[in-house]
Amino acid sequence: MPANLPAEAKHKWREASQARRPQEKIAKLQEFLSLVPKHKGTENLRAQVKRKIAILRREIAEKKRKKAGVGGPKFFVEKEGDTQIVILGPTNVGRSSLLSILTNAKVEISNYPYTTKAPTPGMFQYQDLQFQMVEAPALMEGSADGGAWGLQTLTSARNADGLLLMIDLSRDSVEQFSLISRELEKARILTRKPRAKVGIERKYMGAGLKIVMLGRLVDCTSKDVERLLKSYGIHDATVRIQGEATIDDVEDAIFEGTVYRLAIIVANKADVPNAAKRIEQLKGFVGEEMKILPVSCKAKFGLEKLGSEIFEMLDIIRVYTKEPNERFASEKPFTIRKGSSILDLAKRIHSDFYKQFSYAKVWSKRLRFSPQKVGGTFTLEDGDTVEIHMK
Ligand SMILES: Nc1nc2c(ncn2[C@@H]2O[C@H](COP(=O)(O)OP(=O)(O)OP(=O)(O)O)[C@@H](O)[C@H]2O)c(=O)[nH]1
Ligand SMILES: [Mg+2]
Repeated sequence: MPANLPAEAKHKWREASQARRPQEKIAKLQEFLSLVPKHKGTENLRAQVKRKIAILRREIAEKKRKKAGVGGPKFFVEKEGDTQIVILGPTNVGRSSLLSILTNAKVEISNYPYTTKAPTPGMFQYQDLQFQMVEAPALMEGSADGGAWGLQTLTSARNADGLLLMIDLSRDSVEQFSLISRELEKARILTRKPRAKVGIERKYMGAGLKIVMLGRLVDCTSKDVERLLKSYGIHDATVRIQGEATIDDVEDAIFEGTVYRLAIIVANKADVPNAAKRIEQLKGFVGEEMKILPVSCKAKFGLEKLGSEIFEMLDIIRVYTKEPNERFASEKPFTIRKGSSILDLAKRIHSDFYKQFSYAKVWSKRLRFSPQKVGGTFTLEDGDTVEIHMK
């Protein structure tokens, strides 16, 4: 259902997105909210804006606390390492236990519920990659409405690169997973591949609107998309349409409402009686859509697979770069989306680099001989070493 906002509301939205100071942004968002008609079609939007306001308020409070030198629970954890993975789940499933096994973070483990009260990070070394693991405070009924640590927990999930959805096999597995799914869905965090993806990248003034059609529009034309964007004051942007997108998906992208996060299920306490039965029940419920990894933090099994499972979930490869006049490749890999080409890598190294691209040399076990001279469209694989030559 479209939001169908009046022009003055759209105008206010534009002002809100241009506001720099958090206080001013909050004021504009509140004015915007008062101009949004209350009906089913605007329900999600209103919830999103309220969440935005709540987040801004927390950020202001956090800044004040920092200035005053008073500590307090962190709202979310700044990214470090190659990727950030948030451990999400109901209380007592063993999130702290997992964090303390994988990393050297100091956390309190206890059979009392709700022990962890703030997002807590630790670094997990997997081969030559660093996964920053963050234990989010427990998820519960109503987290998405901001109850208890709901806002902290779900903002952490929103900011992550991937999620470990953790449940406990000493209790009803389907019930716990349903709770996680429900709260994530309410917070507009999708864990299943969406039917469509719309990305809006703002450009400099005068660049104009460019629509890149990688999928198709099902209930509107490109002209409608342009009209909608312009009605929100977006005149300079590149819009990428993937999958089967509707005009609602485009509007949702304007409000940055829905995000898609990769996820796997970690089913902990596989050492308890009846664990096997509860894994089967969960498998029946989840189907093929998400990987389930049974582990036991207590008996220490299943955990050795976690690194490779996270790596696989992220759908990335590692590429090592080498300067033409150096003998050895970089020790630290670049992480890049699976299926990327040499040119994609060149763009990642430097936004203008690829323009002067001439050719590359690739070292790889899968090639019959190395190095091999290749062009920009050559598809990279995990472990490749690349030497780029410029014109
Ligand atoms: N049997 C069994 N118990 C476990 C396992 N892992 C953790 N526990 C126990 O489960 C309880 C909760 O563990 P925590 O790691 O504190 O759980 P949490 O998810 O961080 O809980 P909160 O932060 O309080 O929400 C503790 O008593 C742990 O000893 C496991 O693999 N098997
Ligand atoms: Mg904990």
